[in-house]
Order: sequence, then C-alpha cells, then structure tokens
Amino acid sequence: MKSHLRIPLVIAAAALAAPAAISQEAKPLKPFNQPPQVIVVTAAEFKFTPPVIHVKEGQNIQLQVTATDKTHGIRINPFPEGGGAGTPPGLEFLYGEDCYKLKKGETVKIELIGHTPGTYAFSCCKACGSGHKRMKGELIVDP
Ligand SMILES: [Cu+2]
Repeated sequence: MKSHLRIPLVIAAAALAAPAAISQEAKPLKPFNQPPQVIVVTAAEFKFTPPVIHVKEGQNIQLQVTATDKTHGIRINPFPEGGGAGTPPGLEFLYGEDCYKLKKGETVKIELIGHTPGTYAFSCCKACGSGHKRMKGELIVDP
C-alpha cells in the first residue's frame, strides 16, 4: 500500500513588511522655485523710490513698479557698472523688455534674478518732463 505522505511545503512567503525606508532627502530650494521676493518701487517726478535697491545674488525678485503722477518708464541695464567690453549680462529677466512703460496708476511687475554681484543702473526711459534725465536709480546685487 502506497501511502503518499504529501507534506505540502507551504512556504509562507512571509510578507516581509520591511518598513519603507523613509528617505528624507533634503531638497535644496532653488531660487527658481521660490516665490519671488517682492520689492515695491514708485516712480514720480522726478525720482524712483527707493532710489537704491539691494537684492541678493541668485534670489528671484519681483519689482512692482508704479508711476503715481504721470507716465514714466523704467529701463534696467543688465550689465554691471564698470564691466569692460565683453562682460556678460549679470541680470536675467524672466520676460525682458528694454523699456517698461509705466502708466500712471498701473503696477508693472518685473521679474529678475541677479546672477553677478554688482551695481546695475536703471533710469526713466519715457520722456516725462524737465527732470526726466535725473530719474535714475541703482539696483545692487549683493553677493
Ligand atoms: Cu522720464
């Protein structure tokens, strides 16, 4: 008599409930992904306020520029002062215009990143009256 002893080898494949390794990767925040730092600027006869703007190298900046008395403009030189010929631009504009028109009461948003520390001149670029040529300022990118 054959007795088949079947020993089922039930290999309980133990569900190796290995605790999912929680990887806490420190994700460095890129300036690109950060909300921009907002800097409010006003333009009025015949100056910009503030006339000197400090920003940090690599920081995403949003200038919110408003002319309060009449139409002005703002042009920001992307090249640092004192840079020789062939110096690359140190400012990057997210959507660049050479001269942003500032209609009275309308806020214009200018997004930029300063990649190279230095001083960048800005000025009014729409003829606005006798003090037009005096309407100047400086954007300084600090390291
Ligand atoms: Cu002007």
